[in-house]
Amino acid sequence: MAATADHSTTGANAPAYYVSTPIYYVNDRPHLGHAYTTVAGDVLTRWHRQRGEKVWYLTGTDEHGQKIMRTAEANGVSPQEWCDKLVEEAWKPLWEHLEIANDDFIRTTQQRHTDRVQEFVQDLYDKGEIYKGGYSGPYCVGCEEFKLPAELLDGATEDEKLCSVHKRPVEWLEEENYFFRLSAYGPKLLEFYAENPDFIQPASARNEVLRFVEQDLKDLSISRSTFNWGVPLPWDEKHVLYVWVDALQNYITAAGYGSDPERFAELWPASVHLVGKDILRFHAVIWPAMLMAAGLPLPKRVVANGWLMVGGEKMSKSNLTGIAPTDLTSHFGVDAYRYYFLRAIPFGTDGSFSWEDFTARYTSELANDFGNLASRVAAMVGKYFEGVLPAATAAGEAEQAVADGLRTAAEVADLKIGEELDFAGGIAAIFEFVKQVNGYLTEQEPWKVAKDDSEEGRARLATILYTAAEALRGTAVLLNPLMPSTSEKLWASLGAAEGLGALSAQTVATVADWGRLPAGATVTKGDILFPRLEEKSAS
Ligand code: ME8
Repeated sequence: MAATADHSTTGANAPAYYVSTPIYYVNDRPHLGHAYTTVAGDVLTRWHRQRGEKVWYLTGTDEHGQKIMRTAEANGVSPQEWCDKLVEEAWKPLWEHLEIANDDFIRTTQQRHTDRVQEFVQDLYDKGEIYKGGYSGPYCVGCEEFKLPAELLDGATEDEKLCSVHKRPVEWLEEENYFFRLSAYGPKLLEFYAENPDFIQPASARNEVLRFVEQDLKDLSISRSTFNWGVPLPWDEKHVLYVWVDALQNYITAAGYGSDPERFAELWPASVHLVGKDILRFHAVIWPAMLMAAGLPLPKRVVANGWLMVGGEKMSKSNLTGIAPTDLTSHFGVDAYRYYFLRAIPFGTDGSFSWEDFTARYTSELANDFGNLASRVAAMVGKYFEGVLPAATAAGEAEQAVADGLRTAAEVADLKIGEELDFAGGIAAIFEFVKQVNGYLTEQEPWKVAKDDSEEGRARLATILYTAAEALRGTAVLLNPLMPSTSEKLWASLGAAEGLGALSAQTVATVADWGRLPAGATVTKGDILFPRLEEKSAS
């Protein structure tokens, strides 16, 4: 099992396992793509909590900049009103609905953020890291980013150029503004990447960043004076800070930078910044350079996930291809939703959502392999032992193989989910184990053994059912970070709380200690974990 010592809950100032999502633009409602990153972070942090570590999970919203300002104008409200409405009506409720257990929710319009941001940039200005200059270039409001010629596509006319991400025309911006001396940080960044080979993941993302930084970095324009929806520069209030410079700092302002030194020491540097691959450069180049300039430690890892695609393009709000997560959860349920995207799309690669694929996996993996196993075992303990879990008095090689299978599943899942962020691989290992338990029951045929009334026959039947129930005890713990409600139902059905306490109190380290579920537990059939989809849509 992977080492957990440096995040243990003992010691007041022990470092926490701190994971962040990007803070999302509130120009529109969330879609499957945003939920993908946020669910991944939730599973990762729940996994670490289940290791007994001190954990901090941060998400939030990015509320400044032209994109938000224009959306608010188009809707006839102030930008702040627009943000308040979207945050309260769309973003926060979705995270609650998807059972996201974030520890904090930062909004970049909050005073706790804007005050610290001003202090941070003032400090860089005082250190000579920021200077005044002029800039002109093509700008994509969708990305809130100046574009390089290589990042543009030809538009409808000779003069029109399109952003390659949004496929919409870029605008020509010409301004006098302030610059951050990013160009000075190229060699230091390359040195840092070389010394910290795991800083950027996956390898394809790391290579992309290396290639980018190996070319000459340009200084970064960090202020705007043609609109005012942003954090004013403290030394020149005619300018607001470029939205990305303000946004990146959420990771430290929420963690207590400049306001709570003790908490900041515990939380910073972050363990993992989760980002979509489209915003990798901001996190792996600009953010580290800004932190270097401020003299702060750099995050430990930046992990980029791939895109959910629609018709071969990135699913996006701007392109109106966003599917609302609730369109799927209303049919498949929240836990199946959390399961499907992390199971079906290897983290780091692009993938498409398909209703057919979701349906197929729901039916075969969740309802048949897993749900049926749980209900069959509970039903047999009910039928043959009046719902009281018997002891395993006649265990042999077959039972040992199941116990070994649980140990392997726990070890592989701990490494893959907890360390490598290979969610698909970790979930596959757990479901391999579920298959193994199904195979064990098929081979042992408890329904036939039940016909043998001899003492030996009863002991054999008791052993088989105990083994299956104990396997489910382990499965409930391993699946708890991914499917919390389902795991709770299973925990209740096994009567596990009586002897073992709450599911939330179980740890990854003890999951494979075979025999934890005490004989005598009250096993009940409970709700079907994954009802048939036809019944569900008909109801
Ligand atoms: O970029 N597939 O916010 P944003 C997978 N505010 N993930 C997707 C996705 C898709 N089709 N679409 C979006 C911003 N995402 C900035 C971030 S951070 C300091 C500032 C996810 O609302 C993915 O994680 O455009 C991506 O990085 C994030 O949503 C961007 O959301």
